Amino acid sequence: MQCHTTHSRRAFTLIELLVVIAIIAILVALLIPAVSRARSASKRTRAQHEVMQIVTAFKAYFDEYDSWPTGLVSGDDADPEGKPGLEMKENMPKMLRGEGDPPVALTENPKRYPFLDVPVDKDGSIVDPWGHPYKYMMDFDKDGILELQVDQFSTNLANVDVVVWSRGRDGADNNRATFVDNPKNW
Ligand SMILES: [Ca+2]
Ligand SMILES: [Ca+2]
Repeated sequence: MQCHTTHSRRAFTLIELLVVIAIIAILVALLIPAVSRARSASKRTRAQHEVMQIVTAFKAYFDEYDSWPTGLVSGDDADPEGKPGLEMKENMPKMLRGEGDPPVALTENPKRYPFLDVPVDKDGSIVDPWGHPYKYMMDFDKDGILELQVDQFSTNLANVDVVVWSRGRDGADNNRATFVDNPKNW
């Protein structure tokens, strides 16, 4: 009799254990997408925040020096209104952070003001949470218009003096479809 009771109690415990395991498995399955969504949302928030910090830095620079910085870019990238935008790399991040050996800082930011406090990666670029440099463009000729041209589409942005964007989760901004998800300041 005693033996029978012990046996059924053991069997019941095993079923309970299986139920608990099943519940945990269901909870984990439900939680993983939620965690992934939260992580993705937090990356977007960070990117949007950094985009605005970079815009603020450019505007503060303009207020201080009464011109837009070039980042001393050269060659094909020399046009600061460069239609598909320029990347936040090489001299521009250093200059905005008030760093860099001469001539970088001395030429464009002689007062060495730290306009920007966003960290740079090991290559000296300022990258978004997905690992791609932020992009920017400014109204260098001061005509109040920025022409954003990305492959087949072109957009004229009026009354905007500086634009900054991240390529977003897909890491792309080469057409209208891949531009939609981009955190940006306009
Ligand atoms: Ca312009
Ligand atoms: Ca994109």
